[in-house]
Amino acid sequence: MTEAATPKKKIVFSGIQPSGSLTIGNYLGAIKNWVNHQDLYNNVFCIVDMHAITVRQNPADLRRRSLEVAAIYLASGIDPEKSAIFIQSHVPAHAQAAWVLTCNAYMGELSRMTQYKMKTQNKEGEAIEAGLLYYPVLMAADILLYQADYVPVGIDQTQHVELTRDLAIRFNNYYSPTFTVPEVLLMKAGAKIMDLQNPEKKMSKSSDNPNSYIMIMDKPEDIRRKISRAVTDSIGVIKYSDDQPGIQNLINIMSAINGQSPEAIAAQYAAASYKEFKEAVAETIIAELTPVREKVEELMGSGRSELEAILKEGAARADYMAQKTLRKMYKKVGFVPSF
Ligand code: ATP
Ligand code: LTN
Repeated sequence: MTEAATPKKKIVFSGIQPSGSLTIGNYLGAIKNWVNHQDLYNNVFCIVDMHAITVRQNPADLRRRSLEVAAIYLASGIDPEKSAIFIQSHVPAHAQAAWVLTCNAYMGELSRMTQYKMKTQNKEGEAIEAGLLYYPVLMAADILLYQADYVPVGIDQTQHVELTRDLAIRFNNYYSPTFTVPEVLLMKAGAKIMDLQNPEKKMSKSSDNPNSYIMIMDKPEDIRRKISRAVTDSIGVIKYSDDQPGIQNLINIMSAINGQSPEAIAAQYAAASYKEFKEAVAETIIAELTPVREKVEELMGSGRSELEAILKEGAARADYMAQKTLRKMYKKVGFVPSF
């Protein structure tokens, strides 16, 4: 095929907040999925530090974690030759586009978002930061600026992508076609990893109980300890069933790592005790995460200048793409081009 006849690759955009140390939920629900599809698409992967400040952050921690998330992307197999990797606040178009979209978004649709409702519940009468409400508009700006076709995220983020579609369609209809209307790209087994202490809840890096999550940077002994303490049930038999959410979650973790179906894993361990099964799960996780952790340690230490160079180049590529869309947006809403 000649170059001209080669179909253009679709664009993928995704991001993770540096609001805590990344968990195996982020890794299996998001990053691993990105790596697996990297060759199929034109990729843009962002460290969304502007989203992270919707909740108060310690500045020194935020700086270190933003770099650590970038190192995790690279250590997990994101290839800077194939994917632009950058820090959101390095590309000013995100804040600029978010304002234009805010003026086209409705309070009602924003206040109906599940994540907003969860983060503000039990806060009646307290001061609620407006950033929590506008969070999905900034996310829409992230996605629409790159004319992304696909947004690979975990199931918890699908509602925000739906809102992004609504905003894109609204803008396209009111002005004229400006944005690609993006679609969610969901990964099945790893799509939702649950809290180890409360398997009814999503595993989250901002949980206050460290036993409830496995961090990508956890050492093998921490992984063994946390998995051995994971909440299960009193049924005592390993089955892949909604009646056993704790066991189901451990099966899902193993499945997302080794690619076996959950049913096949349940069958393989049908005669095992919970203790034996948990040991097997812990060793599977350790084998997967150890090389990633070691590479991150290197990039944060002696490889630091390499990391910074990759982020600089990523921001330049992202800025070029984003500016093109921002110029269109500004023109359509009637801003005078700068002199
Ligand atoms: P926080 O809990 O701090 O709000 P988070 O851990 O949910 O954040 P995000 O930065 O919001 O992490 O999410 C980054 C990506 O990781 C998203 O695509 C999200 O869907 C995915 N993700 C996060 N947690 C999980 C999980 N437990 N299972 C699967 N995917 C997850
Ligand atoms: N809200 C997302 C993080 C995020 C994102 C994005 C994901 C911000 N902007 C754009 C995909 C595309 C979350 O995972 N909490």
